[in-house]
Amino acid sequence: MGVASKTILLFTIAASYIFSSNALADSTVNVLLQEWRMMSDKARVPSGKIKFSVQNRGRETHELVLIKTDAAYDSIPLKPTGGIDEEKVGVLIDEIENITSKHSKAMTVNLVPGNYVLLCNMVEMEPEGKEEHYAMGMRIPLVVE
Ligand SMILES: [Cu+2]
Repeated sequence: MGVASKTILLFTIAASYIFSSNALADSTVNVLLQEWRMMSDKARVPSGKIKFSVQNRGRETHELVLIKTDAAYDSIPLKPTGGIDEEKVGVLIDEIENITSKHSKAMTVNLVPGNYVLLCNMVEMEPEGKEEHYAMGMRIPLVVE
């Protein structure tokens, strides 16, 4: 293969990679999880196909739950059994479960304008009591415009 065809081939591979990843989502929200917080690189995104790229930097397993709700992100009532009622507080859009320590997962969802909450709704029984990740601080708001 000549230098020119090699160059064209490499360009084709690069271009198809770029175009295919762009076709998947209109915007990407990067989310970091750890004990006991959640961080995101965007507080607002335009409506459309939004990719959530989630990285667990913590030691424990976490999850990402996406709910469309006008409720204040940090004062959703807790169920007696622990955690929040994902179906009751608003519309449960999607979730990524079982994001183990030091691992990343992603999901792409179509979002209309409105108020959303990202949270981890895991509840664990520890010797010292119930560990409710939401109540311990794993929640952030997201506005879709
Ligand atoms: Cu968690």
